[in-house]
Amino acid sequence: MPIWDPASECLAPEKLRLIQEEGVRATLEKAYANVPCYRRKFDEAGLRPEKFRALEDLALFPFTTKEDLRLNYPYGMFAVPLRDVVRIHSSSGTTGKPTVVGYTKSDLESWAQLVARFMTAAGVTDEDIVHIAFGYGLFTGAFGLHYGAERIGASVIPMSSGNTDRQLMIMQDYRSTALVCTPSYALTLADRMEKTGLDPKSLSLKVGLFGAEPWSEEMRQELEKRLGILATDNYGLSEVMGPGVAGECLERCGMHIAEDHFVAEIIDPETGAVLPHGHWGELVLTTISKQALPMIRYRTRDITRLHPERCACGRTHVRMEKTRGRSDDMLIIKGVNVFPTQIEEILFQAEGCEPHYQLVVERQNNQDCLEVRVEVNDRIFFDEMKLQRAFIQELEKKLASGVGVGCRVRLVESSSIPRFEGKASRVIDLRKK
Ligand code: DLL
Repeated sequence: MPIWDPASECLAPEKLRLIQEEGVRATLEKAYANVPCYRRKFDEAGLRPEKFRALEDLALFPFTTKEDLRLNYPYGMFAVPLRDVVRIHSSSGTTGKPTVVGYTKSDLESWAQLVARFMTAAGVTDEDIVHIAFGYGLFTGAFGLHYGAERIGASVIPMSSGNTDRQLMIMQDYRSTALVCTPSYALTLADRMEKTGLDPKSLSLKVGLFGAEPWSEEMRQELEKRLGILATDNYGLSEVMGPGVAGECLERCGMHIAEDHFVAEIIDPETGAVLPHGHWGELVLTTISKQALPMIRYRTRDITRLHPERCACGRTHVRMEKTRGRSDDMLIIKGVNVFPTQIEEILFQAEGCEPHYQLVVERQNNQDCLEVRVEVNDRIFFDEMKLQRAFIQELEKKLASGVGVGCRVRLVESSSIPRFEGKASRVIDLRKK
């Protein structure tokens, strides 16, 4: 399978280390000189950029958080004058002010290259017709994939999100071969196809490039089966660049992080201590090539682990495992940490459950209660109460042993749980009200 940029993606570890050290050094200097927030943080910690001599020294430097971006809204974290910024995007947060991110011409060039890398790794070539069903706008997903696919030479359909029937018509008529959207929207498309009797075989789809939200291996299998495609995962976040930070190759054993542009660390989210490779923790990223918005030790809140062993594809960059979700999506139910993806895995394995669910948490009699609402297909929505009760009990047992905390299962009718065009939002936490 071709590699987009073998010279960068297959670097020998010693060379990569040199690039990272040089890149971190330059980034620290630039941030200290041009961004008051970094200067203040370094000064408070009694640190100067010169303190950084080797990669291990990165851990001395303070973290950057979303809060820093919020406090410096909109352009306070930019390290270049606004005249050098040629594009502005924003994070997709729904509460408070969004965080604003900017790109210079050279940042846009690297971004297109990095997206071209992971799209090539997923098997996309200049022969492909790439159907982009992310919403075009401030969100980085659509523009990021758009320019990466064009860079490869693929034919891009800038479909944008929404209007599922029209999406399917265009997909069929224009013979789209690669689908770009969130995994939850891919599921919505699959549902619609089933409902309208559209046979996936009548489409030309080969590969799905899904990202922007956590999704389980079980969801992957479901999408592959129902859409007749190879479903691949890619990861990124606007503050650090957008899509293109990491993506799967066809070995599909984790997403290669573009380490010649980003330095990855895993930390204990409680203590901030750096954890060795292989341990689960929060991903922290430092950009080493970005001009407009350098990020130093940015706390992504995404929980994953890193695998440094060599991948059979030939790329040498470290792989990050599918994320368990964001630490801020993690529910603490009666003291037990629960990620929605853990519940998803169990539901998807249960015969009769549809892959649509919602988690409702509330406090009753001073106790946390988790209700798992799951759609069931017509075959299982038995009229017979006894069978239904047995089905629920069995599912509750599986969830309790798999997740480690008791919950109540409520079966709901097909199509009654909201569908999403962009990122799915599956948790309703009534304790926060
Ligand atoms: O979601 C960038 C992106 C667009 C990535 C399209 C991939 C494809 P934000 O809107 O800033 O940027 O949201 C970033 O989304 O911190 C993760 O929590 C989550 N996320 C993104 N990709 C994945 C993934 C874009 N593959 C936040 N798996 C990140 C799990 C993901 N979570």
